Amino acid sequence: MKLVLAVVQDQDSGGLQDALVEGGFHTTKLASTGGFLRAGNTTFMIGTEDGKVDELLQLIHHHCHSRTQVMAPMSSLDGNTDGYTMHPVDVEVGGATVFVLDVDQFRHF
Ligand code: 2BA
Repeated sequence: MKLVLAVVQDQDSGGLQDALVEGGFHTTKLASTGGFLRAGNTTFMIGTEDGKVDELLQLIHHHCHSRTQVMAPMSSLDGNTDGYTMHPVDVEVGGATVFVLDVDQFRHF
């Protein structure tokens, strides 16, 4: 069995969730925050049989799109701007960041 963790953009999460349910995947959706942009994103936790991982990856790939987001400049109250970005920067985000982990045990009580 595998555990697939998929970090996706919030805009893609509804469509992906529908497709996962339709595809018979059991899933848990977590609200998460990207460390770099500090913006909300969605992490799906999906436990599945080894033989269904390729189908699952295709579903994720199909429903998650790459977008450009603007990273706002950071301000500093004390005027020290060392290491701070002073201009908006375009950052390309996604489609999806996916981890596939081996599951040692799965119990459902
Ligand atoms: P964030 O950490 O907010 O990153 C958003 C986007 O910013 C990334 O898109 C990437 O294009 C860029 N980025 C991230 N860290 C960077 C850095 N140190 N320098 C320059 N650019 C950087 P994605 O790669 O598509 O990642 C989207 C989201 O997926 C991330 O949001 C984070 O929540 C998650 N993620 C990506 N890689 C991860 C990893 N290795 N471990 C855990 N989560 C990860």
